[in-house]
Amino acid sequence: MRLSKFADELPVPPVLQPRWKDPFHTYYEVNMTEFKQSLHRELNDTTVWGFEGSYPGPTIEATSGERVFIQWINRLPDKHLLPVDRTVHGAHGNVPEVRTVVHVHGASVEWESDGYPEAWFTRGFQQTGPFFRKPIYRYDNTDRACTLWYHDHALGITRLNVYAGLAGFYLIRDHRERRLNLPSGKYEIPLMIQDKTFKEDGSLYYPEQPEKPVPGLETSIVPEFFGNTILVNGKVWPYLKVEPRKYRFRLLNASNARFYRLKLDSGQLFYQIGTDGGFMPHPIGVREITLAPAERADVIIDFANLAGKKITMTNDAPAPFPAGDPPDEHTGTVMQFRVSLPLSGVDTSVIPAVLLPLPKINEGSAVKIRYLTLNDRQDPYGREWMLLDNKPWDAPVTETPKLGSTEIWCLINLTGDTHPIHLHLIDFQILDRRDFDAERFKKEGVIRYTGPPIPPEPQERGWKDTVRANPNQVTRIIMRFGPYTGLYVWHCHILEHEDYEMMRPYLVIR
Ligand SMILES: [Cu+2]
Repeated sequence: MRLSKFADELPVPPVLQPRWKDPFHTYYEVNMTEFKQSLHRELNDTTVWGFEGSYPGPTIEATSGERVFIQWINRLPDKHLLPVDRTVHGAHGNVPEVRTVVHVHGASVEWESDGYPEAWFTRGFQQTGPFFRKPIYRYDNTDRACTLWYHDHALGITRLNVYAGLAGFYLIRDHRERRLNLPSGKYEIPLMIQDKTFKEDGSLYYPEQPEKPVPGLETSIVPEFFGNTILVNGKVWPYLKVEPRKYRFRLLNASNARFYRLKLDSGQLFYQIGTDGGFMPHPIGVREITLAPAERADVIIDFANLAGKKITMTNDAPAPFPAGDPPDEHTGTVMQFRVSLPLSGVDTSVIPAVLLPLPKINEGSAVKIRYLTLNDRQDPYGREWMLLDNKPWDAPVTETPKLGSTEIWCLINLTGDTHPIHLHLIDFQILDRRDFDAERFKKEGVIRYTGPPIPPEPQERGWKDTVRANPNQVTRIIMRFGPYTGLYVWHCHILEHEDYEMMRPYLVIR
């Protein structure tokens, strides 16, 4: 089934209104439900899961320093929309099939509100996971202005819950951002990019078996899932009518496994102003932007002098990344901008020359350097089994940074894929990447570098919470742990890897 491109207008998720708000706190209730939604005009309505009846979920906007409380409420059916693999960690026979727990990706929060994968809960909090602590989460929003997103994080079924639709934007704003005079209001639009595959009847397709089916297993995890259709904000290949002026877009890759290398077919530049964790020191003009799952880029596109033009945003990232197949004409197309609206007023917004200073974390301040491998093994069924530091999820906690201390983590990738590695709680800076002899490391356990350190790409020179760890490279990141102690996780953000079982707990101690 081939759907027409640019048939539907881009939806913009609504901004969520609080249940109440006073000078000291803001309270939201957010229901997760199953419903039908039109994802393309030629497709029957699709059964999806969403927040407050919306996929993507409504955008939550907080001000830096605002104390926000959210009750995430599971009102989903008992039966999952998609095939659950009971052999995957956390999804074994005795646990309820549908479990949810919501994590605000990139936020700095107390551990009890962070959405720990085993803090899941079922409909009406009837059953809860062993690490469930409270039904109402607290977010202090101590971060600077940035583009965050919320999504499900339940152990062993995150890939299915997010694919079903459980994701939305969470934006933090601050006074410095307001002073920058960026495009705002209807000229500031979040873009959540995902890939999906549909069945003929319009329902969501998710594979039950990998390429080589596993005898004796009805449903089996796939190494990675790649859809054949690209959606933005829950619409297949949408178009957006714009005025000939500047717009600000929050780009987010919310796909399970697909990377994007985005370009505009007009050849024009994206002016990138922010990374995962907020503004960069200066805007940079770039022709392409690479986003691994969970990475964000805050960009300005200037459509001035382009009245009447149609501009397509394209993707040429191989899947799997970086050594897989290039996208076809379908997965190589993301959305279209139509410069068809009249200018409604003089565009007084700017691309500021200076944004926000980036205090560099000094390498010399690190009290600990951890060497952590990314491994590719086989499970007893012969399936791909991805691990961090050769340890499964259930192994005892080994990463225990001290509150307030600075550490360098060296991610030693021994696999053939790039893995987007995400740490909860903190933002880090990328120090460098360096080629090394992976085969020799596997035999002797020593790092022999085969090239000089490569500085992070210009588009990565800011606060990050997700880093691409490339094959045959050691990627070094530096961060200071705080302001909370407690139990968090670090993991690969390819959701099939995260579920099986490229995720580890880590504990910030006093
Ligand atoms: Cu991975």
